[in-house]
Amino acid sequence: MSPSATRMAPELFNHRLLTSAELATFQEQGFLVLKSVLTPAGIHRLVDECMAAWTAEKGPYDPTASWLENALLPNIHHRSSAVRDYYFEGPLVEAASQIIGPNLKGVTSQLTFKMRGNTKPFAWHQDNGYGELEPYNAVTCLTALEDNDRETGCLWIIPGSHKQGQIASGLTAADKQAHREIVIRPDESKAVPMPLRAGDCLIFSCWTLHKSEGNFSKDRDRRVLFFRYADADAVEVYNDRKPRLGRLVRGRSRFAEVRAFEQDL
Ligand SMILES: O=C(O)CCC(=O)C(=O)O
Repeated sequence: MSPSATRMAPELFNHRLLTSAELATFQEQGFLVLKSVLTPAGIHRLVDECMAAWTAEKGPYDPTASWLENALLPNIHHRSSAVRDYYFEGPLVEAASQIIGPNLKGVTSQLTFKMRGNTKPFAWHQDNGYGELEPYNAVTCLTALEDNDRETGCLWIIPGSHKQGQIASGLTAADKQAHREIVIRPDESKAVPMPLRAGDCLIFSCWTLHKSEGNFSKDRDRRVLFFRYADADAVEVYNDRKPRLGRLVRGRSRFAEVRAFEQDL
C-alpha cells in the first residue's frame, strides 16, 4: 500500500456538545451562533459539492426569475455526500438533539443562496410560519459556506422573539401555494444582524423572527446551507397533521411512515 493510501482523510466537522450556558442562551434568546462547526477542509468539500449541484441547475442571479428559482436548491443531501454526512451525522445532529430531545429527524436540507445582484429583501417571518410543525421545538441551522455580512444580506434576528409563540401568518392555502410572503411588522429597533464566518452555524427556534436584506455586494455571494431538524413525531399542522417525513437521525418515531422513510435514502 502506498503511503498516500494510508493517509487519513481530513476531518470535515468539529464535533462538540453544547454547554449548559449555550442551552440556557438558546432558551432565553431563541438562537445561538456556533463557531467553526466546519473545519477548513469541511468548508472546501461542502463548497465544491454544493457548487457542482448548484451550477448544474442554476447560475448567477436572474432578475426575471422567481425567488425560488434564484435562491433555493432543495434536498441538497441527495446530491452531495459531504452534505449527507453533515446533515445525518455531523455536529448539528447532537446540538439539535440537545435542544429537541432524544428522538429527532432531519426535515429540510437545501441551499439558500443570495447571489450578488439579488437585492431583494426577505421579510420578517418565523420558519414555523411557512411550514408549521408541531411540537413547536423544531430548529433551523444555517451554515455559512463563506463569510457573510450586512452588505451581502446576512440574516437579522430579533432576540427573544420566539417567546411570542406561533404568530398567525394570515396566509390562505392559496397564498401559500402562490408563495406569497408573510407580512409581520415587529419592533425593528430590537433587530440584530447575524454576520457569520465561513463554517459558522446560526441555530434558531421555529418561532424566532428573522429576515434578510438584499445582497448589495458587487463581487460577493451569500451562500448558506439550510437544515431543519424536528422531533421524530413532528406533524405538519398545515397538512391535516400528517407526519412530516424526514430521516430519523436519533431515537425512534411512532409513525411507520417515518420509520420506513429512514430506509429510503
Ligand atoms: O435567504 C434568506 O435570506 C432568508 C431565508 C430564510 O429566512 C428562510 O428560508 O427561512
